[in-house]
Amino acid sequence: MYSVRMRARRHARHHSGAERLVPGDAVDQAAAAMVRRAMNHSRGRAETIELAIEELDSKQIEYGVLPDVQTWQVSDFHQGRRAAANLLCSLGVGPAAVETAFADMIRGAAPDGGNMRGAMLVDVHSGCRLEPDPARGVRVSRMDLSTEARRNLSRVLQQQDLDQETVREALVLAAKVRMAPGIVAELCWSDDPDYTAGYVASPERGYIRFPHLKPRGDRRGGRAFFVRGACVPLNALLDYLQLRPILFDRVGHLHPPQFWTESGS
Ligand code: PML
Repeated sequence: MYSVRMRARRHARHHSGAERLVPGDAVDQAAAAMVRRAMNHSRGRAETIELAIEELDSKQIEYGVLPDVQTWQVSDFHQGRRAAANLLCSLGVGPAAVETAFADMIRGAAPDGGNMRGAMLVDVHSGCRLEPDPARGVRVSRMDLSTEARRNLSRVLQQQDLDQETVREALVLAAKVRMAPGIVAELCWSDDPDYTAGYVASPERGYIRFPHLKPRGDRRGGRAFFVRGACVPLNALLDYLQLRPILFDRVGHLHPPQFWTESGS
């Protein structure tokens, strides 16, 4: 198996990225698809594209199952944020950590107020940011779906009209994050101004989507990983997220959507 990774930049900022784990005879096709994606993106053409192709020892590859998925319907992003914050608290994320994550993602989590290239790491108790480089953040890498899981996932997501690349890729990333040592939950919403949905993913509750976590037109978005900072050496967590290859060969269940109510669902 090979890891194929793409990172593109435009106007000196992150533009797009992609991750695949593919057999040797599919490397050229995967790489070409990534270049096409960077050149035909809704954010315009990439100015620089970096491709990294690396052979993996098949004994290193771990196999996993995607989380169950459910959409919690909310009326607008205000309600969506309240629902996501309540869910995070119920998962054991402390109020300071919830506050840090929302405040930083709303104002732009990088030091210059822009989006981070990767995720922030937030200590579940203190709310302190733990990532070594607050502009870059932590990029989750070396994960993909097996061919059969990709087919099954599309079939499952089609039932609720969710079979889109954005959803599939977010699910694979969230699936790897929730397997990482010390992770309690993840909060994410997109930086695409036309995509208002986001999610909270966790080992306990799976992947819970909210159709609105930000106002339409807002370019700010990103990811926060909530970590039991005192229990896990940071290097072990970073190694897992960035280097450990994981192939998801099984999909979870897609539950019927439910309406979130202020009294709690
Ligand atoms: C979804 O609709 O479930 C995906 C939401 C977050 C997408 C974040 C991203 O752009 O990667």
